[in-house]
Amino acid sequence: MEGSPERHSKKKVVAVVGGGLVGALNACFFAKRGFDVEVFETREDIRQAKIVKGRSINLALSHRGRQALKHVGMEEKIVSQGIPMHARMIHSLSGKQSPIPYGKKGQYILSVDRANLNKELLTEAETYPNTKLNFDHKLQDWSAETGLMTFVRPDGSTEEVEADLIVGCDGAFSAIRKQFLRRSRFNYSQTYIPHGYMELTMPPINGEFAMKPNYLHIWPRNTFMMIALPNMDKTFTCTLFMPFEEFEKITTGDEVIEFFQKYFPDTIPLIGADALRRDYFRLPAQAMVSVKCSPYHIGDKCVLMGDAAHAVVPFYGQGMNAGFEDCIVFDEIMDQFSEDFNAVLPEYTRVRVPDDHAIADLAMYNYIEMRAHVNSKWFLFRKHVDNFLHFLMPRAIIPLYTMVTFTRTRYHEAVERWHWQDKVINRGLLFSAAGAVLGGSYVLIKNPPDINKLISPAEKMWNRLVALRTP
Ligand code: FAD
Ligand code: EGU
Repeated sequence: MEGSPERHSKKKVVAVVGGGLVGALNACFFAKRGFDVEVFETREDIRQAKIVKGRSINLALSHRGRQALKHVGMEEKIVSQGIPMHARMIHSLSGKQSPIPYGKKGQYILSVDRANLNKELLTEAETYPNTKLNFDHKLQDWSAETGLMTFVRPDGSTEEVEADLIVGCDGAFSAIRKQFLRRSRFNYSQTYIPHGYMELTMPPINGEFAMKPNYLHIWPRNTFMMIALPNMDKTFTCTLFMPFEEFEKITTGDEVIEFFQKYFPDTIPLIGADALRRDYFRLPAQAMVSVKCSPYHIGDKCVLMGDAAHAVVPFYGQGMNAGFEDCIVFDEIMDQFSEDFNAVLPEYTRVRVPDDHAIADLAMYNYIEMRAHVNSKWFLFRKHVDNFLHFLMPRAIIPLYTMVTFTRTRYHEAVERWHWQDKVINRGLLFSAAGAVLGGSYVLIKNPPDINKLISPAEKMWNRLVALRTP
């Protein structure tokens, strides 16, 4: 029956609103099932656009995102156009670089170009004869009663469109979601964090990457943080995160250099002092918002996915990955309920909300944790402890980022496991501490030590502990 004319003519019309990363991927998922898919996107076709404006230039793609791409046959192509990052490279204030692998050999994340990924997904969606892409269509309003959508064209004219199912993939400031907000029993929360971000380009040196390419470079400085991901053109995109009030304090080129001299001195020669002075003032710092809501659907008519359903702060590198996983989860439920929207949509909300809320919370938690006390030493220390415990008990203790980044463990289950592991670790520590005290006392009573020999090592240890806490 699949693909036969009778079946095809009966197929329902799915309108995907938003042709960003999740919208374009979702179009492929629905087209693969044989629906008549129409994508509506505010912007012009980015494949023809001269300048592509938008958020962050590159993104970390990990297992969940890759699995979703695999479902529509796009994994290999996208992976081949990305740069593997096998480890983080931690830059200390003194310029020292320390790598910490993400996992075993062959476990890595990928740096992918957002615009390129978006273009590839749009082109893939277009290869299905049952898909139509409509650019320059901005959703203005829609009716939850009739399912009728109104789009505005660049010339100011409007167009009315009807569909059986509306899939809201229109990002963190979703216009589709506005109708949800008017309804009873819809939960919604949004939080802007005090930090903003700014992107700076680090050009190649003598035609080569200015730093080691196969790493996610991190400069952890408590409140200030910088992250750099490699691009295919041998540049790095450095993303500077800091509180808006700190951005505002810097008003002249000299102050920019002074600031970098103080916190990121090793990057000045690599970005270039002149470029730094210029790029810093090119665009204002961008805001970051966390959005949680529930339910994700209205009747059998409309469903939210991607940032429209859950914008997360970028401190776990999971926003796109979670949005891509939304598409798989919806697809799996479509199989279970034979594409009956009346059953599929509530089930999707039931299954997906706890997981999306969990990753939103984790990303926010990591943001708070990092700005509170993560300098380069602390970051290195924590990751080494995690890896060591995993090495000791590889099946019982799996680092949280491993579950999040390299498995499809449901996000809420990863959080539960993490709490459980924490309990086990703390008990373990308590028992070993108690054991050490008892055992130590016994040994000391049996062999009273020469007190003078003990003073200097204790002093050394104390100095080390103090050093660990200062940036
Ligand atoms: P968007 O990419 O925002 O796309 C929405 C689309 O809808 C756009 O094309 C827009 O033009 C269109 N649209 C909007 N309104 C309308 C309308 N009214 N009518 C029609 N069309 C409309 N995620 C990761 O997984 N890894 C990372 O490393 C990572 N790093 C990040 C770093 C930063 C600094 C930021 C800010 C985010 C990062 N993310 C990362 C998150 C990631 O960018 C988002 O989760 C992802 O872009 C969400 O995709 P989306 O398609 O849902 O939304
Ligand atoms: C932030 C901005 C390191 C791209 C979280 C790790 C990110 C990315 C980490 C951005 C960090 C932070 C993880 C990955 C990734 C780490 C992760 C964060 C990609 C816990 C372009 N984060 N990011 N955690 O473990 O799991 O390396 O803008 F600095 S990838 Cl904040 Cl794995």
